[in-house]
Amino acid sequence: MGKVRRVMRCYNCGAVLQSKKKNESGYIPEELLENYTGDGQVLYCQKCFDFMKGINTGALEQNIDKAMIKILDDAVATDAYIIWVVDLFAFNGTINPELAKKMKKLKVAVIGTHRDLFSSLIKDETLIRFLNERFEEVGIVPDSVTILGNEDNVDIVELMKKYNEARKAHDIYLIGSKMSGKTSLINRMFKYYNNKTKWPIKTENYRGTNVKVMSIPLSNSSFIYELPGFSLATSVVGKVEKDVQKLIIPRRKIETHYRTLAKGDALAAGSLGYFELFSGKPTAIKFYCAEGVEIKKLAADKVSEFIEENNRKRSLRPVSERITSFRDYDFFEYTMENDGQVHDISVEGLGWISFVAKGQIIRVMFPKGAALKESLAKLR
Ligand SMILES: Nc1nc2c(ncn2[C@@H]2O[C@H](COP(=O)(O)OP(=O)(O)OP(=O)(O)O)[C@@H](O)[C@H]2O)c(=O)[nH]1
Ligand SMILES: [Mg+2]
Repeated sequence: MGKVRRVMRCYNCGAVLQSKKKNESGYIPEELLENYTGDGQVLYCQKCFDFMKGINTGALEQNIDKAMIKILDDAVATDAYIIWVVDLFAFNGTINPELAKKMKKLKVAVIGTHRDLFSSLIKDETLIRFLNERFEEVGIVPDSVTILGNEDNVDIVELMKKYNEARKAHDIYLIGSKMSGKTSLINRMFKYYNNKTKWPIKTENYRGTNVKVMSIPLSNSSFIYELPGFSLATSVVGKVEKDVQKLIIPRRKIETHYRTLAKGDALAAGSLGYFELFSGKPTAIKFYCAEGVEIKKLAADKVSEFIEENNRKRSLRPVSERITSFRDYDFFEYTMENDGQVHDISVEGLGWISFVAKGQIIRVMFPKGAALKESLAKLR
C-alpha cells in the first residue's frame, strides 16, 4: 500500500506550512512542525498564530458510538454470529479499527450491497475479492462474502439456511453503516420468515443502553439483533445538505470518468474533492462517482481560486454551503509505491480514483473529517 502523509497547512489561511523561508507564506518554526503528533494538536503559520483553533482532522476511518461498542461487547461475550452489511459504493473508510478488533473474535459473514450500481461486466468475484482483502487487512477472515443488489436473483432462503447453520444456535448481530442496506435485507428475509417461537418481533432499547434495536426471534433462545447504522459522520454524505446528498448518492449505475493528470494537474469533483498529481509521470486515472457529480481538470495552483469562484457561480456541481473555504477541507498526500498495480484512493461517500501506482505523489483535498482510504483497486 502507498504511504500517506498529512500535508500540513495553516488552519487559518490554508497556506502549506514550511519552516525554510521566514518571510514567505506558511512559515512556522521548525520545532513545531517536527514535534507535531497529530493528536488533537493544531498548527498555524506564524502569521495566523493569533487565531488558533481547529485542525486537519482527517479521520481516515469511521467513528463508532460508545453505546454501540457496549452492545457489541455482548456479541463477543455470547460468541454471536455477525452479519456485517457494507455498501459496495461507499465502502472505503467504513471499517473502524476498534470495532474490527472486537469483531475479529467472532465469525463474521460479510454482505456487500448496491451491486446493481456496478456494471454487469464486473464479476461478483472481483467485488468479493476486494471485500475479502479489506477485511483481512484488519484481521477479519470473513466466514462468507455475499454480494447483493436491487433486482438480483440471490436465493434468500438458501442464504438464510447458510447463516442458520453457521451461527451454531448463537444469536446473530446484523451490523453496518447507516444506509448500507440492513433494513432492505431484513425486509427480503421477512418474506420467508415464519415466527414459530414464543417471542414477538420487537424494537426496543437494547438492555442497559438507549440504542433502539430490533430483535427477531430465531428460536426460543436465540435472536437476530438489527443494530442501528453506524454514523455517517465520516462520509461526505453526512457532511452536506440534503440536496447535495441527492447528487452524490448514486441512484443508477456508477459513472466512470477518464482523465490523464500531468504533474500540477488536479481533478475537481464539484467543490467536494480535489485529486492532484503532485509529482510523477502523467497518470491515466478513472474517477468513479454518482451521475450527479461533475468533474473538471484544472491547474492545482488554481484550486483555491476555483473554490471561491465555484461557490458563486456553481458551474461545477455539487457545491455545498457547508464547504466553502480551505478551512473546510482536509488535505492529505499519498506517496505511492512503484508496484505497477492498480490502486484506489477513495473519499467515503463521494467516490474514488483508480490508477496504476508508479511512485507518484497524489494529494487529496476533501471535506474535513471525511474518511480517506488507499488500497489495491476495487475493480481490477
Ligand atoms: N441501488 C440499491 N439501493 C439499495 C440497496 N440496498 C439498499 N438500498 C437503498 O439504500 C437506502 C438505505 O437502505 P436501508 O436498507 O434503509 O439501509 P440501513 O442499513 O437499514 O440504514 P439505517 O437504518 O439508516 O442504518 C435505501 O434507499 C435503499 O433503498 C441495493 O442493493 N441497491
Ligand atoms: Mg435500517
